[in-house]
Amino acid sequence: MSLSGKDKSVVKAFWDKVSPKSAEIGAEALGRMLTVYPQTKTYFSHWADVGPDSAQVKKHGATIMAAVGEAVGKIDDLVGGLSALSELHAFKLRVDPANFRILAHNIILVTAMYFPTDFTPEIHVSVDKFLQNLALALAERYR
Ligand code: HNI
Repeated sequence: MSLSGKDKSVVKAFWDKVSPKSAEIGAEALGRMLTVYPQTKTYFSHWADVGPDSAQVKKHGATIMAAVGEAVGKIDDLVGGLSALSELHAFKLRVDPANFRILAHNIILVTAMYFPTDFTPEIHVSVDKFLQNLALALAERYR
């Protein structure tokens, strides 16, 4: 399911709109992932608090969304652009790559919550494809 030229331009335009809210969206998405899919909490057991008001969740949510924003800039080569991050998750953090799709789901959900009017079905399709490709690229170095 590769991204068409149109998908890429739709994602870039939508991300221009989303990026000012990036830190907030990341925090909400990461917080929801940890609440709704509690199995994902195991990777963050070294944090003092993974609850909804956790400062660590807020900070790391911003970090993750900044990386997603950088990935939009590397949309023509997600596998190459994300290879260092994939390697980190595979060999150092040892995150089960199934969790990338779970976080992707939470990110798309929260972008829709924050931008309900902009989030047309057309944008939904392209953003979903982008996040699925990002999750695949992050899983690449596990092979
Ligand atoms: Ni992830 C650290 C980006 C999904 C668990 N993660 C990072 C960092 C970035 C990042 C950036 C910081 C790297 C560094 O310090 O150099 N992570 C992303 C992105 C996604 C993602 C873009 C998918 C959209 N990470 C996940 C998922 C999990 C996960 C799904 C587990 C369920 N990540 C971690 C953990 C760390 C981490 C754990 C280290 C956090 C810490 O501070 O100890």
